[in-house]
Amino acid sequence: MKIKKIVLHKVEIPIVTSFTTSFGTLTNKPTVIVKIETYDGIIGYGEAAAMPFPFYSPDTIDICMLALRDYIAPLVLHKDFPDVQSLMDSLKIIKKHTFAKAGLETAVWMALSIQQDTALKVLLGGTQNKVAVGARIGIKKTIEEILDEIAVKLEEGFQRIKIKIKPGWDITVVEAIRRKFGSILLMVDANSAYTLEDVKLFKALDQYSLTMIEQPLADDDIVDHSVLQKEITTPICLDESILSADDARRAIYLHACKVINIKPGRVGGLLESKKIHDVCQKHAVDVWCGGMFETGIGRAFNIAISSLPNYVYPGDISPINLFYVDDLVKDSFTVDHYGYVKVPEEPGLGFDVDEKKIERYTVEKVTIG
Ligand code: OSB
Ligand code: MG
Repeated sequence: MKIKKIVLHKVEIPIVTSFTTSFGTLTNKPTVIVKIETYDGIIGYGEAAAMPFPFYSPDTIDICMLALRDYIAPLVLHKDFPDVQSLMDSLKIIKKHTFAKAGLETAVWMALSIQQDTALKVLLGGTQNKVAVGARIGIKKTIEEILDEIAVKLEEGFQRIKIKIKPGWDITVVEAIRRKFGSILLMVDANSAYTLEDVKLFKALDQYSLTMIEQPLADDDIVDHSVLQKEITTPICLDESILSADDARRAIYLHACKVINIKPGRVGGLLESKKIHDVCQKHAVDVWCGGMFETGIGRAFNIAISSLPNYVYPGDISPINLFYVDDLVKDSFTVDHYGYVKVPEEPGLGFDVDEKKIERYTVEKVTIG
């Protein structure tokens, strides 16, 4: 694979509703679409779906644009790489910047899939034909509001409910959900809003049989997570803390979690996702696919990687037309009434990229090479 040209699109599609987590409210969600052209004329699209602000991770959309333009593109353009591993090895000198790296890496996977005329699922070692999908629900103004939204999501077939929590919006909400909906698959995501001082609260949450608690403590603190996991029975799932397979290995070694949420963007791409999947599988730690409100382009990679055998919990891969007013692929996927999405069997994304839409929503464009 030899890349001739890289085009970066900072894209802004208006969103349907805002989304509130413990770190703030998202009122617009730009993304970066990376288009590559290889010397043999193949086009690949990837996505760097960071947040617009550094409240989830240090990466932001503008930082991704800069990292891709000034550091990542110059290291890969016009060089021949025999495989994705060697291409990613050439980027090792750049510390972290995982979202930006994933933007390029996913574009390379798409091009490779077309070049080899083989579905992404097959290239990645996927075994499942369909993957389970969960619904994620932000923090609301009232408990009634969240109960109403959950009722709709369950009716639509979503296989589990994930709610966002923060101090003051946690145990009473969980209590109300359990009372109304009984033993549904229910989990909570704190996005690092708590500390070890809150052990009592987490012990109290144990009685609600949550499927897991996602990222209760600081993003850079697997030690405290390991202390907390010893105190509670609810499985801890790490999101923000895990940026690589090495991070996963260390977290497992310290018993800091029982589940890992793998987001291809957060960990630098699909190859690293696969490595995390493999480490977890070896140690009987279950994984599932998280999301960053990717457009249909990024979601296609998330679906492909979710077909690997150790992705056992429903993923945050709900159709993105529930979030954006428009999409960058034509005829994106749907979730069936049982809460499954089909894994594409065709080479490439499995969905047609709508280049006109990319141009229409582009607010900044950079061509390199
Ligand atoms: O913590 O999982 C998270 C979105 C932005 C930042 C962090 C998170 C999320 C989500 C989105 O939960 C899930 C999705 O893409 O549907
Ligand atoms: Mg999370």
